[in-house]
Amino acid sequence: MKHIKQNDPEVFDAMLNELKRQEGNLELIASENFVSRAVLEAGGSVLTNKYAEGYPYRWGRKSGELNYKLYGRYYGGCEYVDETEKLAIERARELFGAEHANVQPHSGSQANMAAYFSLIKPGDTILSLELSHGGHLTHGHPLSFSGNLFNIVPYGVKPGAEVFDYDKIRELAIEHKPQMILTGASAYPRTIDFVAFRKIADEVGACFVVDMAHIAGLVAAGLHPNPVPYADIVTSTTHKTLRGPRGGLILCREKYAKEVDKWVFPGTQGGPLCHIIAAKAIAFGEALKPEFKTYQQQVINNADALAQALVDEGFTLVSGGTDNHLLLINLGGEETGNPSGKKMEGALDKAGITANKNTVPFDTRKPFVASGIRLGTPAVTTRGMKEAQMKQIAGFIREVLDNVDDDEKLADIKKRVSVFTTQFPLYTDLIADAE
Ligand code: DSN
Repeated sequence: MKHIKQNDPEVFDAMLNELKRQEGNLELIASENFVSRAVLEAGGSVLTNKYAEGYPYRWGRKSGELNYKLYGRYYGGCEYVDETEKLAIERARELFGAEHANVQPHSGSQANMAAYFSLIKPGDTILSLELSHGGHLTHGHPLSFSGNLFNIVPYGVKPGAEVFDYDKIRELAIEHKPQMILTGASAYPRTIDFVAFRKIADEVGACFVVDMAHIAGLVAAGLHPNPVPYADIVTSTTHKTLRGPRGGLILCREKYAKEVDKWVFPGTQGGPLCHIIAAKAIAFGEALKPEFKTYQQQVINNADALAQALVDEGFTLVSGGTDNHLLLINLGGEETGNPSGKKMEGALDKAGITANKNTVPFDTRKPFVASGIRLGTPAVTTRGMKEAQMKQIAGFIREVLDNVDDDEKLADIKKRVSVFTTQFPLYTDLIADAE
């Protein structure tokens, strides 16, 4: 970071502090991860300078198939970014067994917007998972484009078991006849049955979209069922379990490919982020290697170990545990005397443990306060932590709960967390270089 240090000390200071925070804290945000140095390099490369509106192929007029031999860009000089985009597309297709991949969405939200517009029109009905039961803003929240443009019918989890109620989802589909059924979640700790959703969609004549952002890495490793064979369109981000750069991805059947491409560019975006597309290509290449499966298996083993250890420490978990990379602590309502999710998040922060408050199903608190804490293991697993460390982390979290108002005690936990994380170095050479 020597150029930043020389040119802009204020930005440099903030960036160095963030680097140290990532190194010294325990990162338990379920949607975060630490990318490889190769992905990091591509993200900070000269490819950021290039405009490349269009695609590295054109749609054949007669065949209706994409053709890499035909030039599909609106600018000259794209021959090298064509190569990185082709690599990203072909690797994404191989990784997920998809007929078509669009690697240009800047984010998961933009991937979702392009996917919906490819299949339905404003005013149409979407049956989707409610935010407070684990869904996502872009699945129909009134403050998102999705809730503004479409008629949303929400489904949730069963009281008690806190898992999807497929019979109820079917009843809602029959009653409301949605044009689109959407699944995928940002806070659902259980395996999703894509076959059941496809059957319901077929029964009511709806199209079926899956947002697999959270579980994409598990899917790539074959450790969660793959939605690609069942959904018309699958969207994802690339930076969560998939451990790539911050960005979006769309996979679809050939018959929707042209429409999806049109809705990404020019429908919802301009020039693609060529540096990020190169970083996606590298991350997909990493995910195709056997060691990626070993990593994802450890992510799941760690989540299970953390869940077990938290239950042993007296915590209640939504649905009792986890099948994937995340879990949700339910701290209970005000009557329990436990802190809210917001208060617990703040106390964890003071102890050097980064997590986020989250609503739990049937929460009585508002989303900004919430009664839950969401935890995930992708980032700590990337650092090399295993089951034994998950037990220690559960112990730290229990100590934080017991000392939620005691800043001195929280500062003491932070010191111990910092010593704990030094056993799993992450970017120590980057810190040394920067200082
Ligand atoms: N912000 C993401 C998450 O934390 O799950 C969803 O977009």
